[in-house]
Amino acid sequence: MRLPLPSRWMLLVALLLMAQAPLSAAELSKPNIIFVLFDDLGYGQPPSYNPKSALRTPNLDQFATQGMRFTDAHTAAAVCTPTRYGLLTGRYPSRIGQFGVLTTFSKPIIPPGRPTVASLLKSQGYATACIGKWHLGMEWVDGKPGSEKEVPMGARMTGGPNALGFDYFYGFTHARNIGTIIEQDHVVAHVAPVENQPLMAKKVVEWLDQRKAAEPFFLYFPVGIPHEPIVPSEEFIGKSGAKDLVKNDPKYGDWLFEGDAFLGRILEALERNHLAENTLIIVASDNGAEHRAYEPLRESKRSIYEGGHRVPFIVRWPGKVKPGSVNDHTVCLNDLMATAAEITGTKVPAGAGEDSVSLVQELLGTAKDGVREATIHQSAAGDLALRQGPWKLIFHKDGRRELFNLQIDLSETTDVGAANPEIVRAMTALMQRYINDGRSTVGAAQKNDFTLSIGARETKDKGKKNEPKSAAAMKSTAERAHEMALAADASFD
Ligand SMILES: [Ca+2]
Repeated sequence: MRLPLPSRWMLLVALLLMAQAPLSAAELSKPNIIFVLFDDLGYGQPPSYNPKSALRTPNLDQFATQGMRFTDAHTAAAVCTPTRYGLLTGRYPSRIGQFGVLTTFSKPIIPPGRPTVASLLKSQGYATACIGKWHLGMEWVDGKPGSEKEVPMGARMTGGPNALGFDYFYGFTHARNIGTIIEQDHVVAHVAPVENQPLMAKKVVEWLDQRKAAEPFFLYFPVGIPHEPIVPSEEFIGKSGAKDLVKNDPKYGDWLFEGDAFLGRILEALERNHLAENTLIIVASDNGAEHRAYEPLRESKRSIYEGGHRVPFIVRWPGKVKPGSVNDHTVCLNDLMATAAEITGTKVPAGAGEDSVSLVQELLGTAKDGVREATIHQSAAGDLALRQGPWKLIFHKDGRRELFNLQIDLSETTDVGAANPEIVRAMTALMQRYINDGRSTVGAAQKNDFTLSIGARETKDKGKKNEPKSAAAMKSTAERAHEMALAADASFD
């Protein structure tokens, strides 16, 4: 049969469209996204980051060979809670005065109306789940049921993951309440500490096994390893062959090895369900290692120095991210929100993601210079720092400032502020602008929920002199007291 010419053209176009359909289908433009957030995994711990490490993370290291390994990635903060706030909201936690960590009965610090990565992806048709350690506060319906260490069966809460865009939540409040297991909005089980992490990993696999290729998903998996309590399962005790060279804790290597094994189970589940090719996996940590400093970085968890907030960050995205690539640009965990928006073809909602920059060009290898103009860090005690190119300017809480050139002094040994007054001036002005604008990205100015200052601020020393009595100063003092209480709390988490 011969078709007239116009019809033949239409047939050709239709055939071409059909041929292209698998490549341009919605599921490819909307990849599944998994974010695995280890708890206190130090930059110097995975062998792919530190060849001298005697710890073992074979799955994470394999991801590095299959994807992109970032060498200059940072958490917004040097402890759990504020980093998680930054990750999910794309906003620096200092804007709400969150420097320390929360407890079992702490109120939610992300109000229900604030967009999160989860609510953004849910609005784009994603199934969303958070399985693991929440640590962003919950509103318990009966006030304070139970104790800091255990909440009774059936107790209900609001303001948690379900209120912030997650369809499904299975997890726990934080490490000191590791035995209280919550599903959606109520307590469903009490387990021994050793049972907690295997249970989370099992739920992750179950949830992945329920996914269908037609519906994209976002899984946020905040792993509780290698944070305390250090409780490796029977099947991992003595199996890692790893050594904790810093503290010589014989269980620590097995504990980390167990957490690393979760990555392998995730990949198996994805492959079993034919989802691996269209899934972007990011593996990172929420802050530096606990009481373990690794050369060349200075200090560890809680610190404003690099050991506090420079973390492993690996992205596996078949067909998009070049296997075995290394990226030396400065990036931040806050960037997940803008990245997720760009990947799914939408925009970060107005008044949200104030400090989130899309990493898509970094992932595709097309970002010649880093996509971030500058990046703010914070310590558990309330110190702030601004990083721009090789320079890092620290605004210590007591008013001291230090400038380091990380390109030649990654260990932050030599303050070069006095020799570079113009750098200090320009970076101080930029920091002040980021504070004044309520954002560090392009867009309409926003309002901070906390009075941020880069001058000398109140310290823990009491009774030296009275605060001024103006209304603004009174408010600020109350906010600072709140901050100090939270910072003090960070000492045991
Ligand atoms: Ca942590």
